[in-house]
Order: sequence, then structure tokens, then C-alpha cells
Amino acid sequence: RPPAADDRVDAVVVGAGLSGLYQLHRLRELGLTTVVFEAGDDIGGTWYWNRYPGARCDIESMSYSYSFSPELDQEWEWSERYAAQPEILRYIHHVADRFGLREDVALRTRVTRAVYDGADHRWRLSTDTGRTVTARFVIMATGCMSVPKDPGIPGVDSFTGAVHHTARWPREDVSFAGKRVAVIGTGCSGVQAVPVIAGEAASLTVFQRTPAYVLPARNRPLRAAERSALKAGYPEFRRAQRRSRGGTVFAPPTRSALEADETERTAAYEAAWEEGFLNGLVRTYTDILTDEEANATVAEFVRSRIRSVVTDPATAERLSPRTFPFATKRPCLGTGYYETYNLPHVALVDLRATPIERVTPRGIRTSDGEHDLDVIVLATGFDALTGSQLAVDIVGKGGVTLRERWAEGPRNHLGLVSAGFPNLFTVLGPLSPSVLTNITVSIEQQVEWITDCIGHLLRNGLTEIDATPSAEADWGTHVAELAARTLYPAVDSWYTGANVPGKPRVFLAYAGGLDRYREECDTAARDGYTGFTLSSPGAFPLS
Ligand code: NA7
Repeated sequence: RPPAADDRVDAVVVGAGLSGLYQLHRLRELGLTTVVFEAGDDIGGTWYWNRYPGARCDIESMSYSYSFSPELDQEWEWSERYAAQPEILRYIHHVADRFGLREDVALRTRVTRAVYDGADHRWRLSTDTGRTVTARFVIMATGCMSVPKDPGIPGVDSFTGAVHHTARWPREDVSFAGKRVAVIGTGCSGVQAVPVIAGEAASLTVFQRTPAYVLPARNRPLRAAERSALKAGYPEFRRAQRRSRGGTVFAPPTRSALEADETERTAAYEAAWEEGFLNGLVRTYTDILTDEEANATVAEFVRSRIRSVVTDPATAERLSPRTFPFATKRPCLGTGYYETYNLPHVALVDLRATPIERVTPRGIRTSDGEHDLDVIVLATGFDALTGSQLAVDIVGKGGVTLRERWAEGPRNHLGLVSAGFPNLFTVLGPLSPSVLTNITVSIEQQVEWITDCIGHLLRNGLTEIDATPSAEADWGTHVAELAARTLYPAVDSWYTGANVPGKPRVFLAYAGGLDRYREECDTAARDGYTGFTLSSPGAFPLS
């Protein structure tokens, strides 16, 4: 549609990734006029932006996909156990075409500001193209890892070679042939990029601050017979996913790691290592994420695997995580990651021993001297979970901004609505299970809840839903209590906001499991949206 001075729509969805596209599909079923604003040149969200070499999902492809359409499940053919970024992007395009979603997506349009007008109960949204719209409902489908973090390294602009952040990778091919390349950062993005870049570059230097626990992905092509068998079982599998704790299906462990002797434990860990699942090792025993001693047994197992792969003992030691328990930062699935450090043209710089002083026109200077480079890859992560919402200037009731409300950390009820910001919903936002789950399952759960809620408002002639401050406070306490039962909150990670200087330190995800979360959301809705105020003009709040 051509830009209008002041469009009126029923709903605005911010972001055309997996969340936003599904939200559009469901809002259309309610008959709402909806526009999706997408900052990128194309749809795809995370899978549009993160096109760095080696980018791949760490949840199996047959699980990491929409479940809402049995026909879609049957017709789409995944080629590999773990899908690479281009294939996931093709899948998203296929879904958009199949369900005719593109026509309501405005590309290259970033929402910059959203102001609630309490007089007519509408949000007024501004964009960087100058287009403005008003909408009754706003759904922030902005992703949980979509704002790249400024690494805060001085001198990056002075570098005369190329600099690429993994999450803002150019659409045209980046060639490393004959080049001296640096990768800064060894989280999941760096871990995926390193072996692929090493395969092409003249030299690769990896600048590591904190080593990750990297498990082998054991990726492989899916065989036709295997795909057919999985498809035959899809209906039951999808039901089981929805009931599951994290959006993936597995038999839960029954015993503590400390009840097993070392031989038994090692056998269990080896079996998980061979299987190649992100959470394979966490699922061996009940207390890997809750008991330091139990956790230490897995951490030591992973270090022993690193020592068995990396031939130089000093490099193996530098690659061995020792400063945080296993899986309290997201573990990584790698393909040939540790093996890469055995190659003669690959070097590892330990930034704890020799910190980066600055980027210079020629390369990177550490306390130990200068590294001459042609390309610098920043795999330095994101302002996770809250960053994408606070990037928009959101002004709620009474002129209060979301930035003010969240100054000491995010506040909302059920991870969905923040008090004072009526009819503004978040998918995969803070204080919901999002990043601790297979997010495709979380997306469907939250989008469906939001859609049902909007349907309820419309059917009952209600104007607004808002969270009550007391429900919001209780939810924050509940989320913190669930986290406190685990080893997560004590660790500096993007789960706790500690990777971004100045960000309030709060454990940002709901650690009680998607099954329990789903139950809490469904119960609130069934009981008349407890914890929320539903109101219509001139009427008293219903709850
Ligand atoms: P992560 O997991 O946040 O990793 C970022 C990495 O970059 C990590 O090793 C950081 O070290 C490092 N880093 C960040 N800033 C700097 C600076 N200034 N200097 C040196 N090193 C730095 O992001 P990813 O993109 O890898 O993965 C994010 C998630 O996306 C992933 O878990 C999947 O769920 C998808 P640190 O640990 O802070 O010492």
C-alpha cells in the first residue's frame, strides 16, 4: 500500500520473522486489518539478518518449524538434521507465500515510536519512512536476539579493512580467500562461523574472552525414509512438543548425577555427546542445572573431550570453560569447532591474558602487540530480550515510557503485557520461557494466546486489556523464584543482562518450563484474564 499520512488499522505487528508472520496469519483469521512493519529489506527476522558463514539452527529442523498447519508439515522437505540459515529462510518465504502473508508486510520500515492515546484507546506509531499509523493493538514480534550489542571496542571505525557483525551480515557474498581474518567472540555465532571461515581464509585469529562449552552437532543429511517416518508421526509429535517442558520431545531423566558412579556417568555423557543434541547432556540427570556438584561432573567431561581433540595442550586449556557451570550460558552446537584449532593457519588469542587495547587502521592491538588483518568479524552478541523493545520509543498511559518503567529491569504480567501499556503485547519477550525453549513452540503458544485474548476483547465489546501492577509484581517475583532454583542467575550472561554494560541485572527468562507457563497463561485466560484489567469506554474495569 502507498504510504498514507495517518493510516488507521486494527493491529500493527512489529517484525516479520517467525513470530510476526504467524501473528499476522492469526489476526487475519479474526478479521483484523493488520500491517506488519519490518525494518529489513525482506522478511525472515533472525534468519534474514544472521546470514554469516555457518549460521545454522541448533534445534533439529523437523522440530524447529511451525506446527499450526498439518499440510505445511507434510509438504515441506528439510534436507538436513540441523537446517542452515538459507534453508530456514526459504522455509519462511514458502510459508509467507503459501498463506499470502506478504501483502500486509511493509518492508524497510522501522517503527521508531509508539504512543498510547488514552482518549481514543489507540496507539500512534511512527516509522523511519515517515509513515504513521494508528492501531488498537500492537504486537511486538521483534525477536529476543535482534539488537546487536555494541562491543565497545575503541577504534573499530578506523580499521581500513572490512568489519562485519554476524547479525548484520551483508547479503552479497563475503570472500575470505587469501585474507587475514579475525573473529571476536566465541558464543554460538562465533563457534559456527570459525570452522567455515577457517576453511577459506589465509589465516584466522580467534579472539576469545570466555570459552564456551561446544558440543558436536552431528549434523547430517536427512534420509528420505527418515523424513517420511517423522512425517507419519507428526500429529502426535506436534502434540507432544506442545505438552513438553522446552518444546522438544525427550524422555525426562529420573536420577541425580550424584547417585550414579563415575563409570555410569561417563557412559551417559558419552552417549549424549554422540547423539548431538543441544540439551543432550543436560538431560542425562535431573540436577545438572540445579546442583553445582552434579554440574561439575558434566563440565569436566566436556573439558576432557576438548583435550582429546585439540592437540596442543595449552590451546586445549585456553578453550576449556572453567569460569561458569555447564549450560548456564547457552551451550553451542558446533561442527568441527575444536578440530579447527589444530590447523596451522588458525590461532587463538586469550583476551583474559592479553586484552584488546583497540582496533587500529591495520588490525587489532592487544596488550601483546598488533595483529595485521584484512577482515574483522564481530560475533559479539546481542542486547537480548529487552533490547528490541526498548529500541522503540514506547510511551504508555500518562506519558510514561517503557524505558522508565523498565529502568530497573523488565516488568510485565505473564511475559506478555506491561502495566500501563494497554493492548501492547510481546512475543518472546522478557520473563517468558522464550530463549530457554525451542522458540517455534513458544511463538505459537504466545501468538495463539494473544489472538484468543484479542478475540475475547472484540467479542465482548471491550476496549482495553492492561496488566495490573500487583499481578506484574507477583509475576516478577515468581520468575525470579523459579530462576533462583537453578544455577543460571549467578552467572554473567545475556540471560542475566550482564553482557551489556549498564543493563540491570535480572534473570530475563521464565525457567519453570513451557508446559507450566502454558498452563499459567491458559488458567489466567480461562478465569477471565486474572491479573489483567479489561475495560470498555465508560464502563468500570471488569477485573
Ligand atoms: P553471545 O552468546 O552473546 O556471544 C558473544 C561472544 O562475544 C562471547 O564470547 C563474548 O564474550 C564475546 N564478546 C562480547 N563482547 C566482547 C568484547 N567487547 N570483546 C571481546 N569479546 C566480546 O552471542 P552469539 O551471537 O554468539 O549467540 C547468541 C545467541 O544467538 C545464541 O546463544 C543462540 O541462541 C542464538 P564473553 O562471554 O562476554 O566474555
